[in-house]
Amino acid sequence: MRFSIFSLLRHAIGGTPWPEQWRSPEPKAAYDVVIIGAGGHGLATAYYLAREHGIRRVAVLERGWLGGGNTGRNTTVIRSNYLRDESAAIYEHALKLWETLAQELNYNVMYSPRGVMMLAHSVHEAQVFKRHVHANRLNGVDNEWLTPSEAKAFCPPLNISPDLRYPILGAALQRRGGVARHDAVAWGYARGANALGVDIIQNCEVTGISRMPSGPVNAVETTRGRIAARKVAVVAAGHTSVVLAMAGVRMPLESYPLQALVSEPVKPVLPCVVMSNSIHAYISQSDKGELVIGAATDAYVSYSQAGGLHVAEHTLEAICELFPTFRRLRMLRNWGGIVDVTPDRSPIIGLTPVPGLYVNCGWGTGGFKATPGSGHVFAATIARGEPHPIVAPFALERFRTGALIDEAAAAAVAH
Ligand code: FAD
Ligand code: PYC
Repeated sequence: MRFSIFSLLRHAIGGTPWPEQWRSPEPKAAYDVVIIGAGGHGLATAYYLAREHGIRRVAVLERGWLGGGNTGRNTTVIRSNYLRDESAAIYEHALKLWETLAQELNYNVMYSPRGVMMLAHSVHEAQVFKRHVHANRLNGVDNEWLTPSEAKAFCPPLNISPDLRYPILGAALQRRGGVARHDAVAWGYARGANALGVDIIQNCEVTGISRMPSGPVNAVETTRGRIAARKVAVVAAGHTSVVLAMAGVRMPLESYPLQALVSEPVKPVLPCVVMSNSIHAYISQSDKGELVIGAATDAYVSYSQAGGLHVAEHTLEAICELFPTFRRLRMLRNWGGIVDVTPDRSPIIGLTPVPGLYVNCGWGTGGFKATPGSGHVFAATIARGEPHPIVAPFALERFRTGALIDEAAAAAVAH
């Protein structure tokens, strides 16, 4: 077929259909961005894409109900007292956003900076925590060292008897740390994103990721049909490897059950969050009055949303030793979530080897606190097509270059 400049113009103005060989083999993109996973991170990403980057043709696809994954199952500890500069930067970015999130979303996320206290039970642990305190301060992150009696003054029910099997030698306290209402975070971001034009599609499981012959993504296959997209962002904690395998990308992740449990509700008794790495337990009190207790991960990989009861039992023994007065409480319910864990226990955020495909995963046992910051910088990364400076160190590429972050010891308990 031969064309003159006039016939080209005629096609462009619209009178005549484009010749077959000029048509794009790809379907017309229905969405600029499709986000897989309506947890806090996926919803926050959608919100900031629309709010800060004007990208509103966004769909968030969720196989269950929004916030029904780890976001609605976690123990809501928020803190930014991480050792490494890279980690301090992203978690502190998140903590600053937490401080004004309720106003930003006009939704009460019940962020309560009541202080997070991490107990040291050995000389070595005390030295490690003091190192954290100094490193945090150098990064502009608040953290302070408390003696056992100062820890007790901050948290009166704490048992600081030297006769404990694991005596308390001191504690690191981040006063700006605290808790928030997990569901409210998902709902607040969902409502905010939806008001800006984002579609949130529940009961819509992604079963495939489709790519153009030249490589880039162009659609996802779902239980509700094919949905075309220019960019696809995977934020499917616990199942990231499964979803990315649909695009031929292999991820350095393992999935583990992590569980938590709550007691019957009681009047306010515990004023802060207390965590102990050594004895695998952490505890806070929800606004409903329940004591919220978290355990360690199970010792083996699994997709079961329930942890082993022996793990919970071990945790309860530890809690009762730290807080003897809680021994008489009854437990109300327990549940589990599936967390995905990287070899260096730091998240993976950014581009993938597939053009147009982005990933945000590997938060393991500690991603709730990162939700606002993660969504904020991930949205910028997707919008610009290049890593936001805060996420650059968390690229998938680090497993090839060996530039690992190694933040394992920052986990709440020895996860
Ligand atoms: P999720 O909320 O899990 O969202 C991912 C979504 O993807 C899910 O809703 C899932 O259904 C969906 N999905 C998966 N596959 C598909 C598919 N094929 N198609 C469509 N949708 C799909 N972190 C803290 O900072 N502090 C804590 O105190 C804390 N405690 C925790 C306690 C427990 C018991 C657990 C389980 C986790 C805890 N965490 C904590 C970790 C934290 O919950 C997670 O890191 C964080 O919530 C991850 O958020 P997300 O939005 O990435 O994932
Ligand atoms: O990372 O702070 C944390 C945490 C608490 C419970 C689970 N993870």
